[in-house]
Amino acid sequence: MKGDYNGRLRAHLQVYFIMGSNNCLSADPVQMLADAIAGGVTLFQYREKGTGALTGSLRLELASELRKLCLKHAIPFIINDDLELALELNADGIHLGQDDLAVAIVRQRMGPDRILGVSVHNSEEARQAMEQGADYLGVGPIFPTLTKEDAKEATGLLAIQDIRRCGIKLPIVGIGGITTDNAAAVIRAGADGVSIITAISHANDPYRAAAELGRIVLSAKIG
Ligand code: TZP
Ligand code: ICP
Ligand code: MG
Repeated sequence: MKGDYNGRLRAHLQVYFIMGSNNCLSADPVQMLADAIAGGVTLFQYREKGTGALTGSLRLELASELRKLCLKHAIPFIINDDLELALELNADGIHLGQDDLAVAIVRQRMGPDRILGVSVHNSEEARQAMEQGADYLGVGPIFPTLTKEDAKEATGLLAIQDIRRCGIKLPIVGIGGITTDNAAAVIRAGADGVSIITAISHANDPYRAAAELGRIVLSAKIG
């Protein structure tokens, strides 16, 4: 049987906030996450990566503060890439890229109950990730993004549509360049939610940005 959050995974993916210390400009990451949760983000991924990323004990300290905040608000807490950190913090899940640890091995080490997400760029990678035990797919970059230093070329909405046309029914989040202006189109293309770094972490008001994204995702699902 899947863990606590897995049964409601699709709902938790609706407004999927990702950040690490270097995405927060001058704001305090703990306050940033508190504001984003108050605004309505439904899942959080700690992704401490790229220029200026924290390492060692600072990384562990921040990760555990953010983990506590997620527990307090019943928001699933996912770690990007780092299986050891995920196990140490008893994270709810882990997110892997195509060049990271093998999906099947991570599934074996973290057990059946934790959430396992995988980044994919096309339907072939999606099928493989599904066969190897992924619980959800992060598809993108859908639109151009400056956040990921080694991002591949933007796929457009076609990547999501293609994966759905192949009959893959796994939960999907779109990622890359998603804002309040294009989030509805991502949902209509077949995604269950939107994954966001900049449009929340660089917003003047992360609370409002999260709330607005939540409303947009919900109405795109209904409409
Ligand atoms: N993977 C594909 S695009 C991306 C990641 C981690 C970055 C998304 O960030 P933003 O700022 O929401 O475009
Ligand atoms: N998708 C998601 C959800 N997270 C990531 N870190 C990524 C793609 C690259
Ligand atoms: Mg990675």
